[in-house]
Amino acid sequence: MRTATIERRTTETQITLTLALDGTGKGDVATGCGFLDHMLQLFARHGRFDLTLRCTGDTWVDDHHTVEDVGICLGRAFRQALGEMRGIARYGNFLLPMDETLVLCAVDLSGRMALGWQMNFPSQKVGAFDTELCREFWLAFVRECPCSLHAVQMAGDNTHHLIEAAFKGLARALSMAAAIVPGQESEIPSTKGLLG
Ligand SMILES: [Mn+2]
Repeated sequence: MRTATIERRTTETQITLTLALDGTGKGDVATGCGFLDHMLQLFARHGRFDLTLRCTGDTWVDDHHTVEDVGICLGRAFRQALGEMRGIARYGNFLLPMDETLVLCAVDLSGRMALGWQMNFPSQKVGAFDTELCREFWLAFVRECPCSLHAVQMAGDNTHHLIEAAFKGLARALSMAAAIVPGQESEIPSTKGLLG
């Protein structure tokens, strides 16, 4: 079973996260940040990951520490659950439409970190949520689970749609990249013989 449980405690956040890569899309998420909960519920659903997450964070400051630290824990869980990456597809991509919005998402589980975040949100806030934190989330993710991860805004003018499309598209792309390819279960998909 490709699963991982992460516990992380700092003076800013206390987080427990369990991830199953080969799940059914069950999200049980409570971070204290409603917008992040919404994004992670649909991330689990569209990636068909099982994700259980509890976070108590210093949201009286703002949501920055909570969002960044949940990104750290999710990336760490992905990296652990992937193990030696034997048999995985390695690459994944998805072009996700949501009403007027279109976001191109692509992932290479290469073992090297790069974030291509070409998203321009018209609003700085969605409800109480600071939209600049989305980039912080995915930056934290790729630092902990070294991969090339790109989100490119092709169209769209509603900020809630744009963020939601990125999370859904990245869930689909990550799911595709992490999937085991039938008949290639023992292979590491690199001419180097190693991902990392
Ligand atoms: Mn929504």
